[in-house]
Amino acid sequence: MSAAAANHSALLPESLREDFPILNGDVLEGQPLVFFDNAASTQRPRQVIDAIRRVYEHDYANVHRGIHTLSERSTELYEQAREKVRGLINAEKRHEVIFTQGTTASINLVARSWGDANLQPGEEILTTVMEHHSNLVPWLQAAERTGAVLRHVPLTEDGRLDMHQFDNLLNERTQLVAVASVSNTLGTINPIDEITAKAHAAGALVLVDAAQSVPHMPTDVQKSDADFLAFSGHKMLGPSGVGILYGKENLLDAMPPFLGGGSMIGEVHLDRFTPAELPAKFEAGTPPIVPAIAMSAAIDYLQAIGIEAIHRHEQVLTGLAFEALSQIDGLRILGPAPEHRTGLISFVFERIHAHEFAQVLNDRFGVAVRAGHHCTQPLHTLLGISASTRASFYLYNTPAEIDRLLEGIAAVQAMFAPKGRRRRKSGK
Ligand code: 7TS
Repeated sequence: MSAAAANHSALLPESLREDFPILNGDVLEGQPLVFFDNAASTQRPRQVIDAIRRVYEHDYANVHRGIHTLSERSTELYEQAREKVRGLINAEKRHEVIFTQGTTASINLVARSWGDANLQPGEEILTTVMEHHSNLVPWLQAAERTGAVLRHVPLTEDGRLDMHQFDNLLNERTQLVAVASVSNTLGTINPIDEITAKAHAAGALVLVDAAQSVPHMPTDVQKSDADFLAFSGHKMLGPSGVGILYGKENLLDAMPPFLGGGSMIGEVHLDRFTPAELPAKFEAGTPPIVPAIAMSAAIDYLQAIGIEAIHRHEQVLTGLAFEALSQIDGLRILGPAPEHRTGLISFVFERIHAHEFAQVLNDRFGVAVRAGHHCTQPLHTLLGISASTRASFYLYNTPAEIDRLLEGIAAVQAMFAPKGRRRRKSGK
């Protein structure tokens, strides 16, 4: 048995696709939908859609306010969702889990609250050249406000973090290392445990942008010793509008509130207020009640399958796609070998713009991929390109869908090949 065939035993059953109405619906007339844009946002199973309907039909009211039955019910479900998230990432305490709008909101919360209270002129924030704009722009803004300086860890030739340079850049001025656990463009899995150990030894905190890892591989904040961790519900089968900021209790306790308003207060007088205890201190206003409860249903769904099993499934798909794509002349894969990445592959084609590419894949083959800079413009600039095409996988994708992508790529190649060379490999 070949290695690829042996690996197939790690694939999840295709029957789980039946849980996802949109995959079996009529999005595209006459052809099945191949959804390979999961790094941007995933689809939802019926279990999550049902959970949303159930809350609105039976349990909905504002939380932490009324003493009436519905408010008690929705509050209980909302707090159960917090406990579910705590378990997912193995946080020590439930109140270390803050509900936000998403990864972007979570990182901005830390940059505003912790950043403004702690960063001094000349102190350093160490981030990397592969970050999503969500883990760059808030730090650029914090640097503008505080006079702190941003430094960036460069890449190795194959698109991994250059840990030798990380060691060189980390110094006694570094206050925070802000790093993605998985790059949304390269797919690279970064060595978070090593980064936290080294950062802590140098006296710096670590914020992990885990938007692309929590949905795809097991997360344990106590083991990794991350100080802050941010991720989004909509990238893990949950609704949009909800995300998580995990923070260590002592850090969150010491941070000033970010947004002010209802729920985040202890006492309010006309001339002063006191903040509430955690987690309410960071949840001003009406929180994302239904999205949080539905996110809990998404976590149930993922845990019933097993996050490790999902990771293995994606490893098989990525291996298959990587092997096939590497054999296509004129196609350049961004990022490292499959063993260093999760389930996504970005690539560029000489002569064909990513947008044209994605358009044909969608219109003629029903394959939804993302084209553009994927909110990693500095990384694209560094790689000498303005855009790339990205196929990103999740638990419901299949090897047959990868074949469909390859079929589409071959057709696009033939379509855009110079006259007289159609249907032949493009050559160098
Ligand atoms: N960080 C990473 C690594 C991401 O991939 C994303 C979203 C974010 C932060 C922001 O998450 P949000 O939920 O607050 O929007 N990434 C993508 C993407 O790759 N394509 O569309 C969104």
